[in-house]
Amino acid sequence: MSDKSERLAELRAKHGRPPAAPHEPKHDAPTAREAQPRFRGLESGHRACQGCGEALAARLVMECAGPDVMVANATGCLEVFTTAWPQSAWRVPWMHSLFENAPAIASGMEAAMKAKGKNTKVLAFGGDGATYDIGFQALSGMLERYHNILYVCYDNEAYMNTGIQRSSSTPHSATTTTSPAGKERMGKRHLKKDLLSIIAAHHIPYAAAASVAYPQDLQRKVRYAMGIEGPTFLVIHSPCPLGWKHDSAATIEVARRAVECGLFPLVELERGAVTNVMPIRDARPVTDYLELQGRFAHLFNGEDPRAQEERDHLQALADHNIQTFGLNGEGDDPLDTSGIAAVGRGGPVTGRG
Ligand SMILES: Cc1ncc(C[n+]2csc(CCOP(=O)(O)OP(=O)(O)O)c2C)c(N)n1
Ligand code: SF4
Repeated sequence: MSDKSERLAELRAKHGRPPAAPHEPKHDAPTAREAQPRFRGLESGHRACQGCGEALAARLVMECAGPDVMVANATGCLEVFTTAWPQSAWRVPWMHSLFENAPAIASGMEAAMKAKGKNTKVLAFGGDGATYDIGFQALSGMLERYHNILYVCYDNEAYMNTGIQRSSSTPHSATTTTSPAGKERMGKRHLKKDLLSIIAAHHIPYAAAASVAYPQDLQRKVRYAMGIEGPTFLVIHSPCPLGWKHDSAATIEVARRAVECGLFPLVELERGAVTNVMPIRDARPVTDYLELQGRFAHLFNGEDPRAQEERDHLQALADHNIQTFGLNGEGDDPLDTSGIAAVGRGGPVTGRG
């Protein structure tokens, strides 16, 4: 018997196998779960909302980062939905930190691994609240001290776990419970913080932006970062159906449109310089992205003269990104936003669907 079939026999002996349904073929093929070829550092048995972009992003990261990793996880949705005591969806050593100190905890873990002579790679995870705002000081220290850690920010653009409060990553005009749209203002007044530029100013070997709509690109970036000895940083655009108020089946579409309109550019920086971007073939208007989400519904109120102004402003921000990073792509590039790295429900997207 091969190692694999021995392992399967062992698993079946341990966990048993549900009786076959009448329509199922009677053979001894592995179950879908047993046949799963990839390492699953984060299991499916967690409590995220349906269509949660953050859960998908964390699974994609763990699939290609593990198994010899350990994780420090700041307080937030990811921590809460994966670890309802006494259960855990994690299959790697995992430590919950405070909201503000995941990078400091990760630094300690990395130092401990070094002292033990182990190569285990340390990952640190946080939402945008933990990363852009509350844990930023610890993050800056971790990067500057040059710890061998991959920090991943799951960017859902608000403090979701505590009820959708605005963060410095919330986009301009989005409505949240602490930046409500109404007579006084059209949602959040301030701009989304350009965190990647601040991270890049630490001159770390690698910093990049990824999106759950482009899983191949996302996983390539994780693998690249995992191979680097030193601090690396990845921010992943992760739609939150609850906070963004979109259909839970539309998560990938929403994420894809954010990239296609230029509001969330997928860029890579090495030692502070932009070294790669995902080109956009036929940029969409930002309204294609905004209209899918209830957090921007006030921007489509035809009776409010401010609505058009705000939409124009967001379009100008997207145009600025396209120009600054040279995102406009032409022709049949398999690596651009319409290419093979994009998936839709049911398979790769080969054209505008
Ligand atoms: C110092 C501190 N302030 C506030 C809180 C309450 N708190 C816990 S999770 C959370 C929001 C987390 O937001 P984010 O980091 O964006 O992650 P998300 O839940 O959106 O994934 C807040 C405000 C806390 N635990 N500690
Ligand atoms: S509130 Fe948003 S980020 Fe949190 S579990 Fe639900 S969908 Fe995911």
